[in-house]
Amino acid sequence: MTLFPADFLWGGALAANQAEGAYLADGKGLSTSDLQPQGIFGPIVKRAAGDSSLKDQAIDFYHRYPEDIALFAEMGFGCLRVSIAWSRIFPQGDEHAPNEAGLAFYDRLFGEMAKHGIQPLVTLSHYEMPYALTQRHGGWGSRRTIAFFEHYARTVFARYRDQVKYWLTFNEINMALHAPFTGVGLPPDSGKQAIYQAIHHQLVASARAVKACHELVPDARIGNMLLGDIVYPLSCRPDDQLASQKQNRGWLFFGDVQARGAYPAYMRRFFRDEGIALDIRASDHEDLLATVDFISFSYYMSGCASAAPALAAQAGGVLGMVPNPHLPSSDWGWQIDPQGLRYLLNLLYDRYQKPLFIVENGLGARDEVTADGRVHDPYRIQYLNDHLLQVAEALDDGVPLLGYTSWGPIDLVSASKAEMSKRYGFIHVDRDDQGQGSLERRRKDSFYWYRDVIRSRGQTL
Ligand code: BGP
Repeated sequence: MTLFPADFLWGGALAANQAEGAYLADGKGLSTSDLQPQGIFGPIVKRAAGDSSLKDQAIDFYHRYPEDIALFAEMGFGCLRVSIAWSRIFPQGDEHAPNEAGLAFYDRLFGEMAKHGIQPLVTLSHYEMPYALTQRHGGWGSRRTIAFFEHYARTVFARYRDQVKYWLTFNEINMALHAPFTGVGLPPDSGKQAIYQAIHHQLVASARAVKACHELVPDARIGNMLLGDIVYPLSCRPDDQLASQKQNRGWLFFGDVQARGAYPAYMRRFFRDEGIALDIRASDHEDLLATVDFISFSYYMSGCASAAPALAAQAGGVLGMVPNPHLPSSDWGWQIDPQGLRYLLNLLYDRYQKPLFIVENGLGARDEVTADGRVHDPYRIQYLNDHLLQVAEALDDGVPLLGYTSWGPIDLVSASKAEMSKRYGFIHVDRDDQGQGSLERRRKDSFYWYRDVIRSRGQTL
């Protein structure tokens, strides 16, 4: 068994809008996430008196973070991925002066992590932006949003320069293709022309953040974050191979721009075939040259592509993939493929030759508190164990990997459906889909399993 590197960053990953709650506390403005109480594919609901969302309180991480961080420390975390809610810092998004109370919250949060020797890995924008930016400026559809984002990024780099050495720009930047309001603040029925133009603005903003980070915090490293969406050809027919290549390029293109500093050649044909003409300025080409220091990604499942119309018509799920007949699925229909993680790690390193960071991986499952007051979750242990064994294989393949942060080390509100019952945690939170429960934290069996994996540097896998 490969011994994981001594400096490997073991930990877990959260997002502000799924964990913090306190959605209007201390001057925070509404974020786009607050307008989607049914999740990232759900309708946009104008908040009126009486409307509520599970995310409003989420798991109350905003107030309970000291207890949660102590539990993470007990498992031996060296790293915790969190996001900053942009609308806590700039409630409307376009102000010049930041909201001091919002900044102070993250001072306290990073201070608490430091007490336990836990490195923060901070996402600048995880599935949210200030809602007012979408109303006043058209979200990422507007070029002006680049400057608002850069101002926000510079503000937090300067503020937390001593506490935070690992940064990520946009969570799952390729998700904009599936969830435009969440990704780029555009209405779900926006056409491809508008969506790709907004994505272009976001890619430029990501590069500007990279440049700003290098200027302001030279000893920090900043990465991108891709939804690792591996698509195999459904058969060995050459046209299925081409179909999967095309579908993979649909998301790898984001990484190509962020890691190589320019649009890849194949996008010219894609844009032409789709009738898309982007407004790309000369200064954008200059900006894009600021490439990320490392590649981070999420990985939950794989799927297939087929060129045969009848089979292609079976494509579905959140990512539009044809089901793989050789793989089992989670209760939410996500196909479980540990070897796909090894494949993806190798693919990304072959392509980019930059260090990688797995910043999300995990199993969403229904858990039960049994009569003994415990949560027995062997299915979660199995999933994570199988995936980490493949990570070890990839290390052996020579892939440089900075760390692994499992998704939702403590139960939180799911992104796709905004429910509590899809749980990922090593720590159970007493809250249900109706928002009932004491919010009490409870260690699951997987808590002790992960602690032992970290302690043994993977030897107990
Ligand atoms: C990723 C997101 C996370 C997260 C996770 C699991 O796409 O970055 O925010 O929630 O998926 O998805 P879900 O919560 O829908 O199960």
